[in-house]
Amino acid sequence: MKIEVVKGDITELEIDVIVNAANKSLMGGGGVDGAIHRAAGPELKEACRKLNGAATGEAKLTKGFDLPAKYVIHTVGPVFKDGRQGEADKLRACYWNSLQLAHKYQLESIAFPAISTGIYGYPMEEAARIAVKTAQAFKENGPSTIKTILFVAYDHETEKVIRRHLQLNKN
Ligand code: AR6
Repeated sequence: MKIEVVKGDITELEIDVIVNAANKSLMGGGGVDGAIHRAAGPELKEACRKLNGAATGEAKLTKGFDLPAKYVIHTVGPVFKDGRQGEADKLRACYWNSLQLAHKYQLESIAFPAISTGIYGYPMEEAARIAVKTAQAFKENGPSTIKTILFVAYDHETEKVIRRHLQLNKN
């Protein structure tokens, strides 16, 4: 299993599944959520309506519709308050549950945005540490259909932070 970082727009990736940093309603919003809904077209909203929302840390799957990605996994990141409200466990759950769901659907490639680090205010450094650690724990957890885990950084600074954590944790 490869774990890599790329800089770019997650809505443009030709990949089995992209992960959406959604809110509990799963009905769209700003940031990467808004970009994914715009690129996927109105059918995505219809599919999301049937999911009846999600709890923080949960992950639910839809088709990708007009996106180049085949599927979208919608997960709800924690809103960062002070780090003492279980934010880390919830962020870990987003990555872990998304990876489990991709495996359940026998998908081979998955791309994540930096969940919670935009509108939800999670400090990038700590969010990158959790993202990388969770992906590596999943890799070590046993065989999976997943061959590639991609972290998609929207800007150069995010890319640098994730790359550093990937190198720190190399075994
Ligand atoms: N491709 C990749 N990454 C992106 C893109 C893109 N096209 N657009 C933004 N990012 P955010 P959150 C990065 O705010 O913090 C929505 O309203 C962005 O730079 O999208 O989890 C939802 O409905 C940042 O690093 O998500 C929720 O209400 C990262 O994606 C709320 O925002 C996440 O930023 C969720 O907030």
